[in-house]
Amino acid sequence: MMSASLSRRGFLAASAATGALAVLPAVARAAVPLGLTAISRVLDIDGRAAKVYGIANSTGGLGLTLNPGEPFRLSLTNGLDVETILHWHGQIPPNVQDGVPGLPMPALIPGEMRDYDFTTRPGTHWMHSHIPVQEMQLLAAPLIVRRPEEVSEDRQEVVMFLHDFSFTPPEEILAALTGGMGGMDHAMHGMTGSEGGMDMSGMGMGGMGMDMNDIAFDAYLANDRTLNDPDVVSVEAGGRVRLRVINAAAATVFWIDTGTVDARLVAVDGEPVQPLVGRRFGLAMAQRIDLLLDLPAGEGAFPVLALREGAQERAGIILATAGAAIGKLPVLGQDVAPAFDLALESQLVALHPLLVRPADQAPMVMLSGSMMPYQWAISGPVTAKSGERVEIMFHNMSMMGHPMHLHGHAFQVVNLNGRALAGAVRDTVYVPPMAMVTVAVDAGEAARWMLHCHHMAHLATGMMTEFQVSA
Ligand SMILES: [Cu+2]
Repeated sequence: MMSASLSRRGFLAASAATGALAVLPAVARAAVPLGLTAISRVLDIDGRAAKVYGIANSTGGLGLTLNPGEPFRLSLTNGLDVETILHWHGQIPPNVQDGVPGLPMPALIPGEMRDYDFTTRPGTHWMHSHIPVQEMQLLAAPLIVRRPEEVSEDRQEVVMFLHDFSFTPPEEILAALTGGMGGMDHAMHGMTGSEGGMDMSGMGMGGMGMDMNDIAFDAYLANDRTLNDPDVVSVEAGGRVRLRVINAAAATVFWIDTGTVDARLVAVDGEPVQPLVGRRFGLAMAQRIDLLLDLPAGEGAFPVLALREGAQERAGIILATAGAAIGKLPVLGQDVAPAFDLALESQLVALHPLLVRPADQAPMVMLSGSMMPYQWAISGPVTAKSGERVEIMFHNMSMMGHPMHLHGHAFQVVNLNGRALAGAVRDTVYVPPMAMVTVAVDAGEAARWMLHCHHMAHLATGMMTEFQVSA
């Protein structure tokens, strides 16, 4: 019944394997009241049934895509048998709708419905449970708000939603990490840092003793699938694609590799940046990138891979024209992917920077912790008056990198290891081991806003504080 109003590209997008993630035109959407439900579902992970969570919309798909100007006005239902609450990552709702348990609203009890209504921030964003063990079980989905120019541009929108997955219940993973040596090998690789001859070039430290990948997951997923059975997205020969990549993983940094096709990076965390051409872009947990791909003329299959940092595992999707031969790609790549660093961040320039003004205060936030014992910490809280310009310097005193996320605000990256820049505006910034990264932010609504590491095991073991804004 909707097909009459679907454009060809819209039809192609909607008929792809992840049609739920694709876009429906406004005329089709209007008939369906918006709703989201936290659900349980079963994935087939390389032939084995995996019970995970998900977020279904009112048309049965996953997540939400809104058209320009459309408000975030919907009812959220907790369809689980446990309490949950969702955070609208990248959106700046009134604090009461932000979705952190008890900050200020309690989680939804099973069966509870709650209404939301706020003005959206355009871009590639996502939603997820703010309870770490639930996020580790895939209680997460895309949340995309299109810009007018994205509606009118002749580009097929494709979403690549990344996650990591373990058959071991997350509570057991956390217990193994924090419970001393016993059973540790079940959940941990141990110190993988300086082994494997990795190239640690880039800014900052040389990577000596750096720790990566403290959880050994069983699978790495793109659009809920492993590379053994990847999402194959139909594209036209010579097609033009806007690829929205979301790293929803609990504890995995990825490199997005577009293979033989040049990509133009045009947005990070939903915010436009000066276009940057490349074929490999790092993406820490909770970060997003928009890539424009102009595919070569003629038939073909074009994999877009997500390479696990410091490891050989890969996930990916395949953009394929009709009738193209699709080869099998092994889950393990030949090479160990390098460690993520600040090389990409240092090249990003915001298209819409914050106003230049002096900082009212410049607090330092210390990030610390270790694998043994497994304990992570952050100094704080940071306090500010609404409207103040605050320059927060994240000083990482640990040997792991941390993607730092501030709720309720977008900040601009203004200094990397002592070098000033007019960097990207974003909501999650990666702070490598021993690095110093400064972000500028104008304090918003007077409220308590979460400030935390987006590594779920780090968040669960203490790497969270608050940005406390007073009137
Ligand atoms: Cu962390």
